[in-house]
Formats: sequence, C-alpha cells, structure tokens
Amino acid sequence: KIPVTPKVIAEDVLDIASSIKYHAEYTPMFSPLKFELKQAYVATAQTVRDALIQRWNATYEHFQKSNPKQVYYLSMEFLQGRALLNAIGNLQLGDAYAEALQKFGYDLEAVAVQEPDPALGNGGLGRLASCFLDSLATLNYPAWGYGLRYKYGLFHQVITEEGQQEVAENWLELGNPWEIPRHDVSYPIKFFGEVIENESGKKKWVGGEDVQAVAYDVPIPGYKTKNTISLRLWSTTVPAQDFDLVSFNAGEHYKAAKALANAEMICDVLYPGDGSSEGKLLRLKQQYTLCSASIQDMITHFKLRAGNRFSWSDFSSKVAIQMNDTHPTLCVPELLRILIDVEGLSWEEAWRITQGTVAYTNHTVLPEALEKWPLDLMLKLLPRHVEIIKKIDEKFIQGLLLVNESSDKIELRKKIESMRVLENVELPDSVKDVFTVKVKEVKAITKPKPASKLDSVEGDDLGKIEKGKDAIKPPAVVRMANLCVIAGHKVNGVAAIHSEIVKEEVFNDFYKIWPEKFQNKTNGVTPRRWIRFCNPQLSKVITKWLGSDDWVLNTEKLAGLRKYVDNKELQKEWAHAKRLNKAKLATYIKEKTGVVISPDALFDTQVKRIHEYKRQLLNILGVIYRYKKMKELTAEERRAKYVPRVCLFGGKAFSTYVQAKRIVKLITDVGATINDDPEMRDLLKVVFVPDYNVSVAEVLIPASELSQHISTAGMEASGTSNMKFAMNGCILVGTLDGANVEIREEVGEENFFLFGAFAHEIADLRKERTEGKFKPDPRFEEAKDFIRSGAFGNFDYGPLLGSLEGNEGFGRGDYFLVGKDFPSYIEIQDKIDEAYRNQERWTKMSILNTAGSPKFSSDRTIHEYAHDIWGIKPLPVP
Ligand code: DL6
Repeated sequence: KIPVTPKVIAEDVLDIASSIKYHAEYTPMFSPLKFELKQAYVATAQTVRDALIQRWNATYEHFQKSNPKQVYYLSMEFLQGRALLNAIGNLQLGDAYAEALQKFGYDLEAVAVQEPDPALGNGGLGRLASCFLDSLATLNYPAWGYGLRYKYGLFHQVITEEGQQEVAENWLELGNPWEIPRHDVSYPIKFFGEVIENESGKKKWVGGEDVQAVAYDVPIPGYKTKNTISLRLWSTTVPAQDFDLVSFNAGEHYKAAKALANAEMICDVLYPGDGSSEGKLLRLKQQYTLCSASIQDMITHFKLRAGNRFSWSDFSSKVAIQMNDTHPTLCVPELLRILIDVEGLSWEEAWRITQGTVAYTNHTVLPEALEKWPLDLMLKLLPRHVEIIKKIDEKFIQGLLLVNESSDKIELRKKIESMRVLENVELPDSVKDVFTVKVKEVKAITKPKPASKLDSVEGDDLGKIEKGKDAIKPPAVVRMANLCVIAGHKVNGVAAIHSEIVKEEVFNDFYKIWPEKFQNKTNGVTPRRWIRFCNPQLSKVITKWLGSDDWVLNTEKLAGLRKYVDNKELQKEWAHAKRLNKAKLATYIKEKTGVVISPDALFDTQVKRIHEYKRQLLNILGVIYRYKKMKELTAEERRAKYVPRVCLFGGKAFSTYVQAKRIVKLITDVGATINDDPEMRDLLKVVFVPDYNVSVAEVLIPASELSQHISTAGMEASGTSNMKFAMNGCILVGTLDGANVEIREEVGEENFFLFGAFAHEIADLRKERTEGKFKPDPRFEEAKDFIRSGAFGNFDYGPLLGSLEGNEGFGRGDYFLVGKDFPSYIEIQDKIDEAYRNQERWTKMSILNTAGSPKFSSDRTIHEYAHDIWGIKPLPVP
C-alpha cells in the first residue's frame, strides 16, 4: 500500500513511490483515470523536480549570502538532452527510482523515453554549453547559464524518398516539469526608437517598441553534491499595461493582439531563416533579448548581493561573462550603455569594467560563420548601441595609430581596415587626417574586394554562394568577432590546433598586439551523461576493475584500466558490454528505420551536423567504392576479403543548406540500394538514422566500434563527439584536425586510424587545384562514375558531384579536398578491416581509448576556465 502523503524530499523507494502517486493525482495534466507511461513520466518528473527545487533554493540562498565572484555563461544554444535519468543519476537515486516505478509495473527506461528531447541547439556548440553546466554544478562553482526559451527548437528531421523534411518540434507540448516560471523576474527590452541628448550631453534611448523578458529557471543538479545551479531561459511577452484594450473592445482584435504576437515571436524558433531582412531582424532581436535581459539580471544581482554600499569598481571582481561564440556579443554595448546612460559612469570607467568582465570563446574558423551584421539594420533596431559600437571602433583605431605612429601609412591603413569593428565604413573624422595619402592610393586600398566564394555563405546556404558571385558592393557591417576580441579580456579557441589557428591566422594581427589575451581551452564532455548514464554496461565493467566509481568524478582514474589491458577476463567483459549495446542499437534501428542489422558486423558511425567540411560525402563515397569492389567479387571472395560493416550516419542539414541536403539524399539512396541487394546481406548495410539528437547519440555512441571524424584538416574547431566516442571505447578514424590531434596523443597513435592531408598543407593543396594541377585518383573517379551510372537511382546528383570538380567557379573546385584525401581514406579502410579481424587486438584498442580519455572530461575544461579566465572558486552548499 503506497500512501499519498509524500515526503517533500523522497529518497527511499517507498517515499519515491508515494510521491509519484501524489503527483499522479495532484499534478493534474491528464485524466485522473489513466496512469499510462506518459502520465508515469510526468508524475515521476514532478517528484524529481521537488528534490531539485529544494537543492536549487539552498544553492541560490548560499550564493546570495556568500556573494562570491560568479560566472554567467551566455549562449544562444543549450542542448540539454532529456533530464530525467540525468537528474536522478546525479542525485544518486537511479536504483531507488527504478524500484519505485516497478511498484506501478513500469520500467524506468521506458518511462524516461517518454520525455521529449528539447533541441534548443544545433550541434556541438550547444551541447558543449550543457556539458559545461553539468560540470559547473558538479564542481560547485558559482555559475549560471543564460539562454532563450525557444518555443520550437531545431526541427524534427523526417527522412522520406525526397530526402530530409523538416517538421516543427514542439517540445513544450506536454508542459515542461524541468522549468520554474519566474514571474517575479522580468526586464524591459527595447527595440527601435531614437537617441536623445540633453544639454549636458547625456544620451537617452527613447520611444520604439517595448517587450518584456520573463525568466524560466531550469535547475541543473551537480553529481554527488547539493549544488544545483540555474539555467535561466528568457521568454518574451508584452508588459500587461501595453495590451491594447481600446482596440480590442472596438472589435479590432488582430490589431490588439499584434503587439503580443510580435513580442512572443522573438522566442518562437531557434535560428529563424535569415534569408530575408525580416528574418535577420528577428535573429538580431533574439540576440539582443538574451544580452539585455541577462545583463540587467546580473546588475540586479550585483546590487542586491552587495547591499546598499556597492561600488562599480567591484563589478568585474564579482561578475564574469563568457560569450559562447559571437551570438552574445551585444553584451558589450549593452553593458556599456547601462553603465553610461543609466548608471552615469564615464566612458573610461564603463569600458574598464566591461573589458574586465567579458571573455569570448571562438568556435569556428570558417569565414562565413564569423558573424557580421548589416550596420543599417542594427542602426534601426538598436540606435544607441550603434553609437557605442562606433565609439569602440574609433577608440580602437586611435589606439592602433598611437602604437604604430612610425608605420608605413598604406600598410597601417590596410591593417586598420582589416581589424576594426566596422567594415566598409568610412574612417571616423578624428583619424582621417592621419592619412595624408593621395586620393588615388586610398581608393586602391579601400576598393571593395569582390566577395570570396565562401564569404557570402551565411548559415550554410549554397544558394548564397552562387548569388555571392555577383555581389559587388559589400554593405557596411559590424564584425562581431572583432568586437569580441577588442572588448574581451580573454579570447580562447576550443582545441590546441584551433587555438593556434586563431592566433596565427584568424586573429593574428590582434594576437600580435595582445598576446596575453589568447588562450586555449580544449573542449570536454561530461562523463556523467556520456559514460556513466548512457553506458551502464561499460560503466559496470569499469567500476569493477577500478574498484570504485570514483572515476565518474575523477576521470584521470580511467587511466588505471591500462594495467589490465592484457587481462583476458577484462577483455571478455569489455567485449560483452559492447555486444549488449550493439544489440540494443540494432533493435532501435529496426524500430526507427525497418532495417535489420547484425550485431556481428563492425558498427561504423558518423554522426554530426551535415556539412561539406565535415565530409560525410567522403564517407559515403568510400562506401560506394567498397560496394562496387565487393560487387566485382564472387560471394566467397567477398566474405574472405571484407569484414561485415554497418555504416551508420546521422545528422541534420540546415534547412536552407541545399548541398547538405543532397548529401543526406545520397546517403539514403545508397542505403536503399545496398540494403536491398541480396548479394550484400550482412556484409554491408548503410543506415541513415533519422532525427539525430542527444537521445539518439546516447544509444549510438555506446554501440559504435569505429567512428568517423574526417573533416578537412584545419576546419573543425574541436569536435566533441570524438571525445564521447573515445570515452566509450570506440576507435576513431580521422584527420589531424580539432581535438582529434589531442585524442590521438592521449590514446596512442596505434589506437587511432589516421589519414589525410595535414592542416599546414591545405593552402598549397587548394592552390594546386585552382592552378589545375591536381590529378584525381582513378578510384575517386570510379566512385563518382558509379553514382552517375544511376546505380543509386536517378536523382540529379550533378550539382553535388560538380562541387568536387573544376578549379574554382561552379563546383568550387573541391574546396574541402575530398578528392585529395580519398585514396588515403579508402586505404585506411583496409587497415581497419584487418585490425577488426583480430578481435583481441580490437578490444585492447577499445580499452586503451577509454583509458586515454580522461583529459576530455568537461570537468578538466571547466577547472581551466575557472582558474585562467573567470577567477572563480568552488562554493559548495553546506
Ligand atoms: O566548441 C564546440 C563546437 C566544436 O566542437 C565544433 O568543432 C565547432 O564546429 C562548433 N562550432 C559551432 C559554431 N559554428 N558556427 N557558426 O557550432 O563548436
């Protein structure tokens, strides 16, 4: 008999069951007569929410009283994944919950999968932010995350015969037990309007459109600690008094509802299409909402915690802001605006405080992904911020002139044009005189460059590349990354090789003047979600051999597996865990796609956003070549020569990225042909796993034996799935790019399949192509011809294959060097087959990958940020 009088904090089985029963009855979201899986999920989640709220309150109070320096992590994306198993895992209540649910006849895992997986992010950048929150909470750091509460996250991907289709993802359909609406925490956000100046020169931003940002707090529990921090997500509405009751009562209902619809629209969708100027405006509104609401909130806390006697000079010793990529750059002018216009500080004071507070993480070196906003659009939406940005630009130029007094004027002018915040904008009056160069020369320097073939690709849009060719007069824009580098006290890349590229190439001029600003912070992933909870089978084996589960908090202990690598018993248990995970994945694939795969085959996976630089095209061309070669053999020869393989793909193509969508289509077409070919049977299968997200990754990663990280060298900033795969004992095949470089060092080069050109060779290889000197390998031609022959259907793959050809122009001359790396890629496949045939060797490689992965825990990354950038210290709740 389970009582319906729960203890608020249910920690034993009966209390938990009683609490579930209570919520099934008193959190009425469904008919009270039903208690099916969905209801069980909601009731269970509510009980966990109770436990989290108690801890969250305690943490809140403790931070409030102790007033430590706190970091605020601003990100347009958080890819949290499902919360239930993660929360009860972090609370150490997994077994108790499983037992409590059994009392109602339910299996915990079956209940957990009822939870929608919120896709409030696109890929690695958003998932990194979520891993960081887990580590921040676990390591007891005073920290909060800030983001937006999108009503619709990234689309659901549906695969049809036409390829990828996008369907709205309504993650809030069942309500969201993991958030606490904070109607007491809201801030005004202004758009448009004008700037007025009083007699004493003080500026004020007035008029325009007002919306209200309202906080929704998502408690983030740490592992084995009481600390539970907040992810504060902003939603937008209109202030109640702004509802146009007069129009409404006059029957003009749509007019009355317009303001509300306009306000709510801001948080409707993650990455609204920005092909139109309306779309761009909406994205800029989103970015500003995040920045303005968060900065106002930080200032409120700062004042509240400091009491009446606060001093602005303490601000940066209490507040650290981390800008996750350039999306939150508007923090800089917003903080300056509030300090100067609202709080009455001087420019110099406000600049010192801002610089001491903000830091910037760069996540990409792709020129098209370094954000630039049209100045006229920004001026319309945020007139005061544009004034401030112009002043930053001017002061920066003045500073440059000061330290380069004796430089050649033409060179200096070029340098200024490439480093300043504004692009294609006249120099400020205050510095114009410095350049006494003849008009003709100035023209030569400032003559607009035709947009390079990649400059015009925003949001991965091939259409724009094609249009970009005749873009002649580039518009005046704000370079957000330059603004971040100038304003931030630290700038970091996300893997060693990437941080070098940031210093030596992307921001080299800045690095030369401020070498001390630049740092590397190699990414990491949380070992809680990414081994302990997603791979209980392997975790059990690790814990048994290491003698305790300490490794979940102290990943360096994983290195202890090395000493047992030759132990047959460990090898057997290790292989068995993998086998169970493979069987689970096979069931999942059957259910989602209807394709039957054999757990005896090598599971070879590539999951990530679909992008030309990530080269899913190289992978599928390799599969096509393998298939063709297999077809040329007799059944016996085939069996003797090839190891059975299941090639798994997953990832979303951005909705306007035409070329990426063609790649998805090609993979699914190849799969349809191969999976249907009776000669292949279990020897080769190709599966595109639809709607890749965090939850799908949690099933795929533990089951994979080989994973592909095969970007063109120098183009993947870091990658984080590579770390998750390695941790789970999966062997990587990859180029020397991003974090692959460090993973290979840690796991040992003999436990990593390396191929392809190196980053320092890429520029010359591209040159070779443009000069028409590159001779493609006949095997590459053979693979492409096989597609052209119609072997995989009659879809027009001309434009996709064309991208691998030519020198420049149409087809872009194989910019990502698929043709160049193809021979070494297919040759390494033979080595992989050979290694897999020796199962003992393979299992050892697998163990050594896990043993070599401690560095890639986000706990290590967060300690480094805390120490080297934020200056914060752990503050455990007593
Ligand atoms: O740092 C997280 C993640 C890296 O692991 C990936 O290598 C990188 O591509 C990704 N960057 C972005 C930003 N791209 N844009 N725009 O998602 O960051």
